[in-house]
Amino acid sequence: MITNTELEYKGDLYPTKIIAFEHEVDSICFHTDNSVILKVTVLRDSLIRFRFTTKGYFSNDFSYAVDKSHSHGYNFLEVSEVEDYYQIKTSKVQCRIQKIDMRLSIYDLDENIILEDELGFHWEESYEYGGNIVKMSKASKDGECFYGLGDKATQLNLKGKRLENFATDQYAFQKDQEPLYKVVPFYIGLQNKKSYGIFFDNTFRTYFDFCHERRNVTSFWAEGGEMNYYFIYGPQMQDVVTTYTDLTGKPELPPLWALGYHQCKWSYYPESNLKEVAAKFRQLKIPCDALYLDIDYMEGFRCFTWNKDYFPDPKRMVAELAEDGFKTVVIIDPGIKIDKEYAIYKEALEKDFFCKRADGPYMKGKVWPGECNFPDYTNPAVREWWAGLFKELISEIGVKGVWNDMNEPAVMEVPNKTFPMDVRHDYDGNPCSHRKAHNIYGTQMARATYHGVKRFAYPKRPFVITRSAYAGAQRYTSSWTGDNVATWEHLWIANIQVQRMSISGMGFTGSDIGGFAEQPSGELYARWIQLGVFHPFCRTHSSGDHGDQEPWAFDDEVINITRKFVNLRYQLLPYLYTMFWQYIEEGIPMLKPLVYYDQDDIQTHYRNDEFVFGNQILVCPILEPNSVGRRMYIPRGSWYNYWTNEEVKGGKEIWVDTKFDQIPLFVKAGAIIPKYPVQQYVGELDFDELTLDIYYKAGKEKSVVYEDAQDGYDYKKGRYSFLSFQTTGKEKELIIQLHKEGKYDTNYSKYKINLIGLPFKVNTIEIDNVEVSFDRNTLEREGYLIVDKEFTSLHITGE
Ligand code: MIG
Repeated sequence: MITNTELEYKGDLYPTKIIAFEHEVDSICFHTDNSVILKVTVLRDSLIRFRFTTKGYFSNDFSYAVDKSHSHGYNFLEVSEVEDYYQIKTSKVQCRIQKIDMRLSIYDLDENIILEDELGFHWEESYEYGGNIVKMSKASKDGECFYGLGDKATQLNLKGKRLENFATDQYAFQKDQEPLYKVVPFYIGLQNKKSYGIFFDNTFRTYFDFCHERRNVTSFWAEGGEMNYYFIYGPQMQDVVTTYTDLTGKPELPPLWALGYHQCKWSYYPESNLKEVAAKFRQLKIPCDALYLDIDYMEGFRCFTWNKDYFPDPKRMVAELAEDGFKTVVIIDPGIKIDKEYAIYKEALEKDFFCKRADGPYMKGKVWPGECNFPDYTNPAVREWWAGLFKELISEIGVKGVWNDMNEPAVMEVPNKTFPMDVRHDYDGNPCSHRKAHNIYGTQMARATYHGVKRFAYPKRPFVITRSAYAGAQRYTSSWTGDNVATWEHLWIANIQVQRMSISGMGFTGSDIGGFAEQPSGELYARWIQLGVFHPFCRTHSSGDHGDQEPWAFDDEVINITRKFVNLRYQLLPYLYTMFWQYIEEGIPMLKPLVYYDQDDIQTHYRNDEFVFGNQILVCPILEPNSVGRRMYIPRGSWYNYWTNEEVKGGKEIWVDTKFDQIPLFVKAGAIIPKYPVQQYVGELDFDELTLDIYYKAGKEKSVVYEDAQDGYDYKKGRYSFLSFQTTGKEKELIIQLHKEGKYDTNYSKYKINLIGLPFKVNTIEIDNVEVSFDRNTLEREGYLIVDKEFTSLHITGE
């Protein structure tokens, strides 16, 4: 069995000595005696691709993950031959390839070793399928740490673990359970204060072993395909992650409402039930932007149909909900019911769009509608057809978002829970079996869905969410972590999964708040919502078979906590939107695990719970029942307790007291946090001021605020507003400089400035060098100032 592959399996084959090499522009090919070719391509000074073949020639080069528009170009490239090795040098790294066995080592320019082959590339020929099982092993030093790999339900630091990538419908998964729904074969190594990344772009079932099988060896291998990986040099983890995200692609901005609160259940029906849920949110004044229809809205689970008994007039209903600020999101699964009367089935059959078995029959499997056939989304013509199917839902009925589920793909009542491996796929003109296409199937479905929703939502922005995904899926879709359970352990898992997704390029992710399977206690639900509002995607969802999971299913205290935290999320929308903008512009993850935030502080290397939301808010969930606080690590620097405004110096573990309606939250000293007023849904209110919470710091700090029309594409034409603030705190002075960019004029005209932690009493205020009068009373009693938004410098002095 492959899972037990011994790295030193006796049938393994290895490259022999290098007998020739050629250098062409950005690529260098090395040929061995036994027909191995290693092609090294320098994409950027810190991004190098290593591609191997054992056949003496390469097959067609094709990747679903790599974004064709990724940045490339290097400053320096020098290839040289030394006695024992060849050297490829860029302005960031030097790669040495040994002549005798093709083993590779990578150094920084100061001769520090970054990554070194142990056995290096080796392979086992596959008698059963042809091709190879391709393997790689790297030497690992003591103290090296590993991060990344998407949605794994285990500690953030993967040292000592073996993980498997095979998209799987893993209902009620457990801690450490493998494999899960998503496949992101990208990891980050951190050793001796230097980070690097490896992206093994291979869609076959892959494995990663981080010093589990052997203490000082890290390895990865795949059941087929090529040994084809990208090496990314940091040395900061920040650089590794942004480079990886640039390589596999960034999304466009979602509509701002998609960052609001979403409510879901399996399922809301009939219409009156959905309407009651909507009304209750408004009545209780708990903000909410989106409501979901799960599979029961359909006619016998046939995609793109409606059950007219439950929803007699979907267009009217969707419009009525929209009037009250609710966007309707509907589920669409990949299985198409085999039913001669069903138009979509007939059309796909006519066009020959379903996946086939090796010998010709269509792939048949049971899912919710009963026996189904499954579109081959790896065929571009199928994707185009699928996109077109959204016309009625989006343009006519007015649905605003689509939820893709079961796209691992999941099949019921079969032991492997998915397609048989002989199923054929087009793979965009590279025909193959399900062994190769399995892990990419969900992403191609979400991609087709995205193009459809986008086409018909235009000029508004689309919203798509998927359960299964492969690296790069972030270009098309958001995601959730699948069928979790209403337990405290799952709250712990969700916290780590979403952080891990964030540093794995797929930042727009959340968990089913409260847990999907089983029923949370009020306390657990409250603790979950307190974390969930700090996840980029924020949705309560439940299987619905254990009772209700709307906020009002719990007692008043929990309802109040839910309102308080959802309100806070709505206040923080400009902050959240700004971090999203940094994600789409620069690939910066929205949530930053502490190790990402400060890799040089070794205290962060094994931390799981705390993370930085955006750049300046430190969040630490409460993960145990009956808590009155918890111990947590405060990263280096100076922070303010959000609830008490007390300042703490970081770089140490502390105890933080919290009430039931609080979790530890800290704001970085010097930060300016923008806030909107609480709205029941995005765009509900017209408001005339943007609140800026300014946290005093002795020294300098930068803060930015990105805004635009909150939907549509005008932002791509420069119609955005980008504020960049610099705060400088001195003993008796605070200077705030504001620089503006962009052509979008925000609706508000002034800032309400809350001064927090000011160590002096305000004496004078100058705006753009002119002293202004101010309301000393409000400032002293309530701590705020009102300032016209058109300023470039605000100078506060004290005594
Ligand atoms: O077999 O559509 O993960 O969110 O509510 C279960 C019903 C199918 C699994 C999804 C879940 C969804 C449920 N689906």
